[in-house]
Amino acid sequence: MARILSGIQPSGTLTIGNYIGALKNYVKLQDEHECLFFIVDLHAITVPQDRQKLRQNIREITALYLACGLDPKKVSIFLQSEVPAHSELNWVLTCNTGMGELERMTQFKDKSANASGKGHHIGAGLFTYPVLMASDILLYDAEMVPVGDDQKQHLELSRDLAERFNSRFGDTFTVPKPYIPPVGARVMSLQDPTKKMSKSDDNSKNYILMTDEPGVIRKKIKSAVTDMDGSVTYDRANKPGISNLLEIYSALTGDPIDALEAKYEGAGYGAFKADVAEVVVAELEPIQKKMKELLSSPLLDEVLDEGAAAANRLANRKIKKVHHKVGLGRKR
Ligand code: ATP
Ligand code: LTN
Repeated sequence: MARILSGIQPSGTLTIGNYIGALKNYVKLQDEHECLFFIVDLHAITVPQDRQKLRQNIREITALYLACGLDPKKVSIFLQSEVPAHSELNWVLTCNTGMGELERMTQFKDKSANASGKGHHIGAGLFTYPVLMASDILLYDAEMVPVGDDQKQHLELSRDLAERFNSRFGDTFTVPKPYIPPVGARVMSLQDPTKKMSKSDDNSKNYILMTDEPGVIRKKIKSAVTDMDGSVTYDRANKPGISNLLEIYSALTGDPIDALEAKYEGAGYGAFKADVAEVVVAELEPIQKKMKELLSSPLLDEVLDEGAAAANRLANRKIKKVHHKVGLGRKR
């Protein structure tokens, strides 16, 4: 039984990209492993957030975690800002991270270019974001971290920081491995299938939210950008739109992509898209129903309280050990 940990930013309502790339796998892993799943609100404020909206997103993601099938009796669900040791370890690791290592991070390059393109200021938190993520992971000695493809580079940095710390200060941290799903690790934007589907996208036609109504889902998939070729076949480079829809279909049903290609041979894009939409609607409708019930229930606070208590117990033990190794404080 390995220890698994992962988190999602409350920077908006989750998309089917977050669901397929991350959340769906959390649910699969909970039966076989010791799991900690959290909501990374400290990461969300690396770009400006409206405080009311942020609180609402935190509740919504907690409800979604439960509605998707995470069982609080098996896993700990908590809020990052309610475990102060994340910020404490963040500082120690920041002091052991090179500027060059952070300058290489593609997410920073993309997000800072996007912010400056809109005339927004770029906070230093956006730059040091991956160190906080490494702190989240190393604090709990997580062995496996289920994430989408876009987080590979951040996981690599977490591994480097763990190894560096262990060699400078003595064996302290487990070196984590990413767990990236074979299909659906990078769900693409519906209107521009060469870029990642993202919940902070300005154009709502680019993503499907977990809370989108069936009618909206059907419309968005119907108008997804495809190509002129007309055959439902997988080819990421030349047919990114159709390939993306095939991946969504396959990830949600478990049907292999080649079986889908055979099923839709000669069918045309209209019929295929209509079926993709029904697959998405069938997956999301029961989740949406449960989520609505949970949003008004006191269970959300109970789950987060219990999760924070369990996480704080583990994290406080670790941060004490780290401070001691580095020479902070007065204890010999
Ligand atoms: P933001 O747009 O605010 O940066 P995001 O939508 O990229 O957010 P995160 O909170 O950063 O989402 O990611 C949560 C998890 O979902 C991560 O494991 C990430 O890899 C995964 N994920 C995000 N988008 C996708 C996607 N399009 N396809 C597959 N996995 C994804
Ligand atoms: N950077 C991640 C979110 C995140 C995370 C983590 C994921 C923050 N801390 C720890 C796994 C483990 C992202 O998806 N953008």
